[in-house]
Amino acid sequence: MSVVAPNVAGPGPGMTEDLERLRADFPILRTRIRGKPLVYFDNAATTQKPRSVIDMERRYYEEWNANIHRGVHWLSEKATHEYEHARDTVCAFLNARSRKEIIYTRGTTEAINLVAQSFARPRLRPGDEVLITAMEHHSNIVPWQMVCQLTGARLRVVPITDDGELVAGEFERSLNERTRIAAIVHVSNALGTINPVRHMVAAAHARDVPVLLDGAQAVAHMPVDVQALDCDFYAFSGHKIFGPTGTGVLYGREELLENMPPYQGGGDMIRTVSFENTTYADLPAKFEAGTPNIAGGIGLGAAIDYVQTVGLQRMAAHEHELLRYATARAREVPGLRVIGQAREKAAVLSFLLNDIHPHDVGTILDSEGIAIRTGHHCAMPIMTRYKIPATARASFAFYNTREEVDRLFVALEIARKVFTR
Ligand code: 7TS
Repeated sequence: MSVVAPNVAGPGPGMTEDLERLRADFPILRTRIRGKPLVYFDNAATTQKPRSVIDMERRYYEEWNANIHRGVHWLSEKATHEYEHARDTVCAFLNARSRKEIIYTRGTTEAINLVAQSFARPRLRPGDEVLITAMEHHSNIVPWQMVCQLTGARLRVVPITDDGELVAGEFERSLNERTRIAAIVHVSNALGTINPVRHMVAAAHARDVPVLLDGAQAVAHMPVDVQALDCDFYAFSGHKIFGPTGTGVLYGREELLENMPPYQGGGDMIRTVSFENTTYADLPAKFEAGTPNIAGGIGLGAAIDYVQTVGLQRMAAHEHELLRYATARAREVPGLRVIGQAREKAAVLSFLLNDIHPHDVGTILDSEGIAIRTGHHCAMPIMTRYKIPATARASFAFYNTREEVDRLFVALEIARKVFTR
């Protein structure tokens, strides 16, 4: 596959010296908002895209556009080759055993719904339990509630502490003979908490409980190895790892996927169709009905190539330093309360400033060219847990700088003055 080489110096220990060059890979980072240079701190909602990803999508439409898995003509074969090559890239990235274990989806949400409907639903009986945590995104709550409603099973929720960590030992204590699956967020989008998922998978497996990990906020911030984690399912979204929207991946253990019925029916997922009897295609096609986001899938491959060229360890180290710096600065701001102070945290600073509504904080920051997210972050039960309506959230990516963090705190000082008269 022809890859447009990202403008980077390759993996190495530090990031700071390369930062300007890396930032130049992201055209949008040159944007001015209301006359001020953009500070993009909404990376947990979606990340920006490097030129190599944008170019790859453009190339598909300009040079290779055709439907995949069906044409004998050159374009279709080329598009199929690029799309399937991207699957190999994802497979290696997650260290899956086989490309059959990599199912393309529209994102994390669809991946979780697939497991809920196709794996859990046929197995759930009245009184069975689905175990989640109190820090899940709605997309790792609602699909389970839906299958619980259909089957008479119930949702069991592991509580969290004031710091935003799972209450010690509660996950293990909640596992019992009725637990059919545990679905756990790897990194919380609203709190930044990194959960001890390896340990949790081991505890669940000791009771024969399969585990799905929601990796939406993890894959762009730390190396993920599904074999080392030993999880049964792992879900992530392409757009949160510098790839296109409408793309995502479900990793599933092959023997589990083999025994699951298809999630959707249609073209591409069948072997033979007759009105009397239809047989299904092998993995991964069995779970990929219809024409997919072909450009997006190829673009996701380019995004992962990009991430690997920069180096996830380097990215993580840089983001950790930004978070440490921002957290230290936050402590100096009178009336600022950080929501989520877990010992293991990634890239997210959720906070409240005095009694100013987070939306007002967000509006002032926007007038300074700073993009953060305000609201419940699709994690309303977390807001209920802390008895707050919303938070302001700055979420970092490797291309953010210390100077940008400084600008955030200058703008927060403006907000404080405007609203405390
Ligand atoms: N799980 C987690 C932990 C998330 O943070 C998100 C999106 C999802 C699942 C759903 O991902 P999707 O790509 O299928 O939508 N989180 C956020 C956020 O924090 N702000 O906007 C979207």
